Amino acid sequence: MYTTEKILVIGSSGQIGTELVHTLRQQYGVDNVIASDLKATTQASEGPFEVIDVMNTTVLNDVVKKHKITQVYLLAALLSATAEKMPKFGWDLNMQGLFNILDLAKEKLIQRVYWPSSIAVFGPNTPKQNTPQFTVMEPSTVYGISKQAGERWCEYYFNKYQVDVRSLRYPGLIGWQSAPGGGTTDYAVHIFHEAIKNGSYNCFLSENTTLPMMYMPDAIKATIDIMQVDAAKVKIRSSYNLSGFSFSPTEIANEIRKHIPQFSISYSPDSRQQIADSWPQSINDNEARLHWGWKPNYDLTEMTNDMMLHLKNK
Ligand code: NAD
Ligand code: AKB
Repeated sequence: MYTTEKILVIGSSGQIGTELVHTLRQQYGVDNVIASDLKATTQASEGPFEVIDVMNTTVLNDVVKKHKITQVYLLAALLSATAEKMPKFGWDLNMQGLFNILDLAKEKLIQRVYWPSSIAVFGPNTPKQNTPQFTVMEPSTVYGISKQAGERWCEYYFNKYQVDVRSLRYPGLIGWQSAPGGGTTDYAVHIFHEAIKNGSYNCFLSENTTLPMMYMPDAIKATIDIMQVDAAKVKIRSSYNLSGFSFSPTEIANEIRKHIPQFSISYSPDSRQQIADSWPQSINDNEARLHWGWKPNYDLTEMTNDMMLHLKNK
C-alpha cells in the first residue's frame, strides 16, 4: 500500500516484535519500518535497524528525527516473572520507557503511539470469569502495577496533550516464530517445543491453572487494526480488553496428544504459580468488538494444529 508513515518498533527482537516487524513490513514496505533493540540481531540484515536503548532519550530523539518517524510501537519491557526478580529495574524500564515515547508524541515529533498493556493489570480481587473492561484492578505484581500505571498515563496524555496513544491488554501470547521473554504464560509456548523434541514437558504451573491466551497472528492483527482505525473509534485511551481463548495446562496437553499421542506432562509449580493465580481466567472484550470491530480467528484447536504444522516443519 502507498504510505506516508515511517514506523519505529522498539524492542523489535522479542516475542511480539519479531512477528510484528515482519507483518508491518509486508503492509508498509521494508524501508518504512525501522526495527530497533538493545543489540543488533539477524533482523538487522532484513531491513532498517537501529540500536536503541529506550531509556536513552538522546539516541531516541536522533533516530526519530533521522528517519522522520511518524508512529512508534513500544514493546521494550520486563515481563511478569523477570520483573518479580528485579522489581525496581522492572518499574524503571516499564515506566520511563513509556514516558520517553509519550513525551516525543507530546512534543509532536511523532503522531501515533502503540503501547501494550496486559491481563496483569488485574489482581486477586478482580472477577476471574469473563473479566469486564471496567472493574476492580488491584495488581499484585510489579509488572501489573507498571502496566496499570502505564494505562493511566496513556489516558492522561491523551486527555491533557491530545497524544494519539492506543493500547491493548494482551493475554498470554503463543507463536512459533519467536521465543517468549520471561512471562508467566511462557509455558504455553515451551510445551510445544518440548512435546516435539522430547515427548514430555514439566510444567511450572499446576494442572488446572486456567489463563486467557491468544495465538500470535490474532494479536498481530489486533495490534495493527487498532493502529489503523480512525481515531474517533478508539474510545478507550487507557487500554482495551482483548480475548482469544482460555485453557489450563491439562487442556493444552490433551490438544497436543491429538498430534503426539504418547505426550506426557508433569507439574512442578514454582513462584510463577502465585502470579498466575492472581490473574483472570477469561476476558470480556465487548468494547473492542463494538468500537473497532475486533474478532479473533483462532481457538485452541486451530492454534494447536497451526503450531504443530509449523514447528514440525521447522
Ligand atoms: P520480549 O521480552 O520478548 O521482548 C522485549 C524486547 O525488548 C527484547 O527484545 C529486549 O531486548 C528489548 N528491550 C529490553 N529492554 C530494552 C531497552 N531498554 N531498550 C530497547 N529494547 C529493550 O517481550 P514481548 O513478549 O515481545 O512483549 C512486548 C510487550 O508486550 C511488552 O510490553 C509486554 O509487557 C507486552 N505483553 C506481552 C505479552 C506476551 O504474552 N508476550 C502479553 C501481554 C503483554
Ligand atoms: C506474562 O506472562 O508476563 C505476559 C503477560 C500475560 O503479560 N505473557
